[in-house]
Amino acid sequence: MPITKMKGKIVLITGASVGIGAATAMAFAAEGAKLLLAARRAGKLAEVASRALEQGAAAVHSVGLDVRDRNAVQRIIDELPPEWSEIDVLVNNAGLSRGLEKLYTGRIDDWEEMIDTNIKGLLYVSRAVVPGMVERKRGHVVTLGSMAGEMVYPNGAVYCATKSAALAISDGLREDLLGTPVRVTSVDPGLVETDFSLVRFHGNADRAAKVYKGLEPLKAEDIADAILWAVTRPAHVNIARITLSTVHQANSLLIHREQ
Ligand code: 8X3
Repeated sequence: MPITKMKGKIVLITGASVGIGAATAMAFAAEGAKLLLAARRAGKLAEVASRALEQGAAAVHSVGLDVRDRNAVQRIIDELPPEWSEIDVLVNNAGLSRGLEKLYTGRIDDWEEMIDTNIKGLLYVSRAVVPGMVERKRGHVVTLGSMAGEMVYPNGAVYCATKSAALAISDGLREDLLGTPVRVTSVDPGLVETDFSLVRFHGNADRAAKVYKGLEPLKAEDIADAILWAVTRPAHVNIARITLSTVHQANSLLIHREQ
């Protein structure tokens, strides 16, 4: 049953072509929202866009956007068609992990990619979108943090650091928006079975499958559900953080696996 308050609202989702981003698009589509879908390869958004329309999205507009490209981010937001420019909800989902190894032997290229996407990209998009929300006196920023931002796990220092930074950015943005009606939520999942681990391991499917072996991980839809829930609370309610994990995971370090 749609929560009609999202009907016609403009929702910008970064990293919308797969995983949590695509699932979030479907959740908002089912509520009749207007979806502004962004991903590095705009071509990959076509399938998500057509599914979203089938699900009930009021309209879909797709843009090719690499959040690491500071000038492109600003230009794309500035040049949105007028009917797409008044963004109500920003879902800062674009992010990735690369590598799982000791800090002192880690690949610096992997670090750069994570820092540029998970921290700098998050900042660029937020910087481009939030002023309009303040001006219009409405808006909600949801940023994908991670359980990994709350507790570091071995071999994951840099990824965990980027998610810790994302959490700090959400907290800081919420402080800086005090006195405006714009809300800020950090959604911090544990293990979610998407192509997250495949990307982390540079396409090594065997290694990726082992991450979720012997447990029932969260699904992308579980995270989309949490995001939609936070956004659809009454306007005076700001859900600051949601930490969610499979029942088989207590924190970054404590995971139960069936033999
Ligand atoms: C995803 C959580 O534990 O797989 O950010 O790194 S974890």
